[in-house]
Amino acid sequence: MSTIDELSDLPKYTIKAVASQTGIRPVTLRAWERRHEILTPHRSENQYRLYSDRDIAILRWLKNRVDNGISISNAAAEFRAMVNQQLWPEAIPSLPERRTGGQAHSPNWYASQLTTALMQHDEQTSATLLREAHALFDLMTVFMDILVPSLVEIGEAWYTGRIRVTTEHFASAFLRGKLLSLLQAYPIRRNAPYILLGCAPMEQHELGPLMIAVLLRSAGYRVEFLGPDLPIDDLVDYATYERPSMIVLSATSASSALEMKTMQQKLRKMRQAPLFGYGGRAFDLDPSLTRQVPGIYLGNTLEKATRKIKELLNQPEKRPA
Ligand code: B12
Repeated sequence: MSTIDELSDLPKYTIKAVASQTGIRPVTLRAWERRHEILTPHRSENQYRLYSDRDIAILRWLKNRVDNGISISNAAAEFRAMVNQQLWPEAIPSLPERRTGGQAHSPNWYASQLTTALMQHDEQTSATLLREAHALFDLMTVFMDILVPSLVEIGEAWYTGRIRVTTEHFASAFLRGKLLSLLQAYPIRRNAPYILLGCAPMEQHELGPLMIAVLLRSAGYRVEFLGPDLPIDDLVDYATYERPSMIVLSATSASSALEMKTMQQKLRKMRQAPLFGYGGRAFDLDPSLTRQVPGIYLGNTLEKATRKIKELLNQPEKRPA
C-alpha cells in the first residue's frame, strides 16, 4: 500500500465523482475546503473543481477520522501536523473495505512490531509502523495501546537484562523525537487555555507528560512542554509572569513526587493562582502519595488525565481568570 503523497496529484475528477468515491456530499466537501484549508482543487477552464487521486485519498483519510468520532477541525489539524513532519499517512483503499475486510492490524500487533523494531534499532521500520498506526487509529489509541505497552515491554526487557541500556535509550530517544515533532507541528492557539506541563524535580521520565501535551495541543489547548527535572521555585517564578491556567507535573519515583509537596502552597501566593495537577507512575504504585502532595491528582492513565484537565479548564468558576 502506498502513502498519500505517493499518489498522483494530476487533476482529473469532478466533485460528483469525488462524492461518489468518498461518500462525502459535495456541500460538505466545499465546506471542508473553505474552513480547513486541506485541499485546493484545480479549476478546469470552465471553472469546475478538479480533484486528483491524492485529493481523494486525503478526503478518505479525513472521513475515516470523522467516522471514528473526531471533529473535522481536529482531523484536519492532525493531518497537517503529520504532513508537516513528513509523516504522510497511508492511503485508505476504500472505507468499507478497511472497516470490514480484516486487513488492518490491531493496536496490539503494532505495539509488538514496534517493540521488536525498536529493540533491533531499526529506525526505518519503527517510523513506518508509527506512520501506519497514525493513519489507522486516533492519537489516544496510538499512545495508550501502542506506545505505552511498547515502552513497558522495553522497560521489562531492560530490567531483566534481555536488552542493553543502549537499546532502551535508543527506543526512548526515537519516541521522544517523534512526539516532539508531533507536538511542534500542531498550531499554537494563543487565546486558548494555557497549560504548562513537565516533570517534577529530579524526574527524567518525560514521555508520559509529553504524550499528554500532544493530546491537549491536538484538542486545541495552548500547551507549553517544559521537559524533565523542573525546579519548583523557578517554575513558580515563571508562572507568576506567564500566568498559565494550569500547571501539570509528573513523577515516576516517590522522591520526585514528594518534591512537589510545596508547589500548591507556593502557587497560592500568586494573585491569580493557576490550577495545579499531577500524576505519573509514582502515584499509581503508591496512591497514599496523593494525600501528601496538595493539588489535583489527575488519574492513572493518559486518558483520565486528559479528560480531567479538560473538565477542570471548562469550569470557569474553578479556572483562574
Ligand atoms: C524510557 C524510560 C527511561 C528513560 C526516560 C527517557 C525520557 N526522555 O523520558 C531514562 C533512560 C531517562 C530512564 C531513567 C531511569 N529509569 Co526508567 N524507564 C523508562 C521506561 C522504559 C518507559 C517509561 C515511559 O515513558 N513510559 C510511558 C508512560 C506514558 O507510561 P507510564 O509511566 O506507565 O505512565 C502511566 C501512568 O502513570 C500515566 N501517566 C504517565 N505520565 C503521566 C503524567 C501525568 C501528569 C498523569 C496525570 C498521568 C501520567 O499514564 C500511563 C498509563 O496510561 C520505563 C518502563 C515502564 N514500565 O514504564 C522505565 C522505568 C520507569 N524506569 C525505571 C528506573 C528504575 C529508572 C532509573 C532509576 C534507572 C537508573 N538506574 O538510572 C532512571 C531514573 C531517572 C530519573 N531520575 O528519573 C523503573 C522505575 C521503577 C519504579 N520506581 O517504578 C522502570 C519502571 C523500569 C523497570 N521496569 O524497572 N528511564
